[in-house]
Amino acid sequence: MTHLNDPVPLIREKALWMRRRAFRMVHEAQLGHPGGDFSATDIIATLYFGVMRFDPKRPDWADRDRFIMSKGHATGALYTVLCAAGYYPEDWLDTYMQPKSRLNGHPNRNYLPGVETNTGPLGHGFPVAVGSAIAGALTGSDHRTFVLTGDGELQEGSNWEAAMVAGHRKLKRLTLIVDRNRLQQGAGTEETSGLDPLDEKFRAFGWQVVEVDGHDPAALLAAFATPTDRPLCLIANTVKGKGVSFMENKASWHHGVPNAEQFAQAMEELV
Ligand SMILES: Cc1ncc(C[n+]2csc(CCOP(=O)(O)OP(=O)(O)O)c2C)c(N)n1
Ligand SMILES: [Mg+2]
Repeated sequence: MTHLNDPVPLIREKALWMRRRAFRMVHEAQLGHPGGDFSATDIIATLYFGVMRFDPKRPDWADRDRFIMSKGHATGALYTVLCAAGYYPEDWLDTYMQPKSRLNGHPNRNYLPGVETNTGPLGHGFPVAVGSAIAGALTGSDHRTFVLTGDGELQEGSNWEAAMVAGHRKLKRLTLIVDRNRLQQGAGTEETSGLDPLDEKFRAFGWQVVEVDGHDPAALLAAFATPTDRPLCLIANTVKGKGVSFMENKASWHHGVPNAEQFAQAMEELV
């Protein structure tokens, strides 16, 4: 896929469409995780419309860049970006969460083109991404692997095994993005099992670390282009529920769903 010289306007346009479409899906299904969808939207839109090399007609192309959605509950963000990127038609989104839909509450690679690996149980996508990066290094492919974790998700121990292996092997084509919205399910990360200083933890594991505004596509593009001889960790500072005033920074919107009035207000704000 080719990009315009300045992809930022396109990224913003796609991110806006993703938020509106995802919230409609959540409203119609009365299920979902819209808070975490909206903290991740700008990061994912930047990846697909400004960074990654892929071809939706060839989801198994060996040299594609890989994106692994480790925080698999944020399907509103993942399913809308894959649709916008051309992996399937928009009417598939209308089936979100319905019985026998390809669009389950958690992504399933057996049903949906573009999904690299099944996720949902937290702590599994990052280790798979490390495996993908090792495979790339062994086969001499120049593909990059990107993996997005939640910050609460980092409380799972499997992530730290993955971080240790990636640092040891100097997997320079692996990029981890931490969606640092400081909220998990029902509470703040720091009052639950604190992560700070997160940058120092990753540096100690042999990673290059960059902090970035996770809602600024230009800053994200620069961060993704950071030269490195080791795995790259972007700590993306984000706002859970970003873009809708009554959702921002509210733990209750982790898996809150809108009533008709809230949906209408969100559509007025997301313009
Ligand atoms: C192993 C596991 N434990 C619990 C859950 C239930 N769960 C889903 S999302 C979530 C909170 C995740 O918080 P975070 O990683 O910060 O995600 P975000 O804030 O980006 O939504 C929990 C506990 C799960 N999916 N997997
Ligand atoms: Mg979080």
